Amino acid sequence: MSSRGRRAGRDPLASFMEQDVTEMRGAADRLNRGFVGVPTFLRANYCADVAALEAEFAVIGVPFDEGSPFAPGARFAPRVIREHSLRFGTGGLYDIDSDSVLAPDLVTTGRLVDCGDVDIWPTNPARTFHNLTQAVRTVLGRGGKPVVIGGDHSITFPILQGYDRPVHVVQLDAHMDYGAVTEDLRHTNGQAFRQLHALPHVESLTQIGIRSFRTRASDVRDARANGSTIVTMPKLRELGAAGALAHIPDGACVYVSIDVDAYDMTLVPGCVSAEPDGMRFDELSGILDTAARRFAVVGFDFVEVNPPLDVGTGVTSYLGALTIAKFLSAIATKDRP
Ligand SMILES: [Mn+2]
Repeated sequence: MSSRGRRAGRDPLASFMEQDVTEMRGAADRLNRGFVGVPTFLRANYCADVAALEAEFAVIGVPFDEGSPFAPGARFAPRVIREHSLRFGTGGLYDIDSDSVLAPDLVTTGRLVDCGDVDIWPTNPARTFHNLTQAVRTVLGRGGKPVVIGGDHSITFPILQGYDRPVHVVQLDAHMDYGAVTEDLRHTNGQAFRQLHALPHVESLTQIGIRSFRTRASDVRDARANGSTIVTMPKLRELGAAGALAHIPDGACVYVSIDVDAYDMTLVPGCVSAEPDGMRFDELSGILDTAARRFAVVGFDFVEVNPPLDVGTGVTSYLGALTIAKFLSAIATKDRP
């Protein structure tokens, strides 16, 4: 990416003509209010060719909800979450408590780029998942960290298939998504974690925030028998974020999967599977901050926002954009304080 045309005092037209065509922020004197522009995540530069990726963090949208047996709509989340992300500036998140800006260089120096969406082949989830796995593999091959915006929670299995290094998986979710493959059903959002847990490079699975009374006892038994660490909401409140992650070694490679329904029902009107007694913002943030500080986070996803179900202000998408931006900032700060 180029910073040509950003120098003060240049003729605006000349500056515009010299701009890199992938530059999403435009001339330095633009206001770029949240409702203006073509939305990439946080207005990061668009990377049209993942194979040529040169950034640390690569946003990949997965507008896919064919894994939702109940209400569809999560396919619209990557675009709407990107729109809400524009409400944060490009200079990093300011944290009033520490009076500091989190990862101020994330967007402006090109550490983060937006690679757009995985191509979706409607009614052919195998083909879509293949595209997703390939995109993740390509990002990792370029030394980048995938930041995946779903879509429903079925996508985490094909994401993990794109990794070949050993990873510990941390799932924040009201539900275990540990359903058995039965009656030829395998691609729903309620099955991905049983499947990814069986991948040879997945070293451990930690499921935090589990509380739904729709949980099946057989899934709990199977997950525990397979070595999963299940941290229910009462357990999380007892242990805190540090305790919930204490069994994962310092510095371990960790992949984090965040289902928006880990948050309390009151926070997520635009989520089809919302449950009571979930996490507050500071509780979920605390887990992500702890993970970013203690581990080498090698990628993460944020899933299950359903914009057609959301209230008019789009608060669930806004919460999604904030969660992603804040976790990204924490990882980026750890990588380069
Ligand atoms: Mn889930």
